[in-house]
Amino acid sequence: RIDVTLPGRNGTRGGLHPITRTLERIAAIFARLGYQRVEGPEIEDDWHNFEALNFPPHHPARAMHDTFYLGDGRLLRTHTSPVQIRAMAHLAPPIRIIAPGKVYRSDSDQTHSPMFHQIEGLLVDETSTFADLKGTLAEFLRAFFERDIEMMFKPTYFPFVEPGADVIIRWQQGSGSSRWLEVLGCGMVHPNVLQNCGIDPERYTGFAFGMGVERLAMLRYGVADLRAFFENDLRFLRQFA
Ligand code: TYR
Repeated sequence: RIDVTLPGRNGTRGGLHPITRTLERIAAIFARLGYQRVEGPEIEDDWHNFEALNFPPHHPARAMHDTFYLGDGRLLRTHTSPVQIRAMAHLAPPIRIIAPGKVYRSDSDQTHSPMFHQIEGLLVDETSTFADLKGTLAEFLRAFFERDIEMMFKPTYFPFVEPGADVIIRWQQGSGSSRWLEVLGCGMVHPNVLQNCGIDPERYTGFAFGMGVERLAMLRYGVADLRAFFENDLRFLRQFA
């Protein structure tokens, strides 16, 4: 006999991975700021990953990327910046996009994984300035960490922006001391990059930024070893459910 009044057996419930949760959280903040979400391929070509981004052939900046080459001119994208090129080639200004996704570099230790996630942002219009970039990133950091964040721009070089900067934030250590940490790269889109995408650099300006999702997840959740995100130990993952 079947007792139809017995309660059913509950299935076990899954939960979203902490990297997925962090990525969605970042995307939601930029959605509120009016950014459209787009995606690009993980298998790229030299033009989109490097050349159109103003990395000339044999430029030393290429060596910093530890690229996985696939042969016949194809490679695994080393950053989400090639999606900037694809967006600019397909959309007319004003453009305001974010592009989340997986990226690949031949690098592995406590803070590097051969596959990790980035979120790229790009805005192109007739009036944008470095001050708009700063306002946007300050608002993002405040929303992401849910408190006021002390930030600074540290000048740095990326071929596809001029000027270029790393954003560093003051991070409180457990001991009460603090240190400055790099959390993302950004800058004003280089005129050569606009030109490569058929956008007139005399008429339009833009800013771009790129951030590592694992990096931000480690800070937000206090995770010291990046590899914990990829070991699939349920005791670790369940803490985020
Ligand atoms: N693509 C850079 C990297 O992977 C990050 C970046 C993105 C820097 C956009 C500047 C920028 O405008 O390190």
